[in-house]
Amino acid sequence: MDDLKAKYLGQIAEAGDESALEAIRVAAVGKKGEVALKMRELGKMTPEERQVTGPALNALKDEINSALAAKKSALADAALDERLRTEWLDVTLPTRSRRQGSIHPISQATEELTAIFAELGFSVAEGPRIEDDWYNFDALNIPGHHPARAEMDTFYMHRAEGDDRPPHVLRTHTSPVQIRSMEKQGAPIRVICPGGVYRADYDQTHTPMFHQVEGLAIDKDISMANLKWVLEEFVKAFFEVDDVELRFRASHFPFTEPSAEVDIRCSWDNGQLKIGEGDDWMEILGSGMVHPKVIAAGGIDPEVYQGFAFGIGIDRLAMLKYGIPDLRAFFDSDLRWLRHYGFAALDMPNLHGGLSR
Ligand code: 2U9
Repeated sequence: MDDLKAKYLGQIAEAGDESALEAIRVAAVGKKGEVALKMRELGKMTPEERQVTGPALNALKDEINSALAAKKSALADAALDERLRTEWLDVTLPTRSRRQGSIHPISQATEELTAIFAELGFSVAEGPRIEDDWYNFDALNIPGHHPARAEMDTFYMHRAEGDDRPPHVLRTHTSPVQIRSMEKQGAPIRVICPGGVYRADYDQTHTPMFHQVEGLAIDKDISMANLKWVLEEFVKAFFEVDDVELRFRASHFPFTEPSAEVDIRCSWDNGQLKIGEGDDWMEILGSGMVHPKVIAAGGIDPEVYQGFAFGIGIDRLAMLKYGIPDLRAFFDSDLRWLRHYGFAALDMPNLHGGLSR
């Protein structure tokens, strides 16, 4: 037994890789290995001999198995050390000049408008895309019977059989994020909520998923004048023009009162859009003073606080700014299109460095 032990522990110490180790295991403690053969001899021994030899053989088997396990782990450590020594990468090397990917124009527009609103004191809030119908509708002064619910082409999610609560919805606007922000933060508050929204509509100017940015400012002395200034500053910065003229047209939304749709002065010259000059007007967003019921739904006292809100379609903003003619191309994942309209990954927009240059 001492010879067996010396032989196999020696071989294990010498083994250079896992397959050598496995061959030793089979020869020593495998089903037909030397230790097993010795075990078979137990039958021929006297009970006294068996009492001594049996436990000794088991101890030998345990010792060889432990040595195998220890060597296996030492070999794995050595292999890892070798890989770490030979497989390395200089992460400080410059990136390859041939661009592999690009920033999608919707992401670029979102980054740009976030930088602009950040400068104006707005923080960014995000929320779930699968919403409770209370956050998506009721809190925004759109009760169950309101026609706006039907008009929004809502995607409803099924509840489990027997669950009678109202179904979840895919959010039809980012407004629920503002309700959640009011609940969490209280007043005063200044947030923008950019993100994807869903409506069951598909044609040349509508896709079932699109992107909005909505803004909310609530304080004790906020008026339409503040709204107008913020929107003017935004439009000038986003379209990178010195001056703009906005036109507020009375409108109606359940969540704002009064409400206004906002047009911007522009002209079309040979299919080329010019922002800020000309005889045309183009609608770019909706806005208004937040309805007192909506402020109350956010847990804020509408007797003390008031504020403005606005909503803008990011996809259309991106089309206008970068001259993209077809909305549906945004969602085709066509690499050639992305290479043409996409932006370099390292050009983070900020107001001082220029937005999209
Ligand atoms: C709260 C209170 C008020 C957000 C608003 C609009 C007007 C609007 C459209 C613009 C283009 C949607 O993407 S679009 O089709 N939005 O006209 N949105 S006021 O009002 C809010 C939001 C949240 C708590």
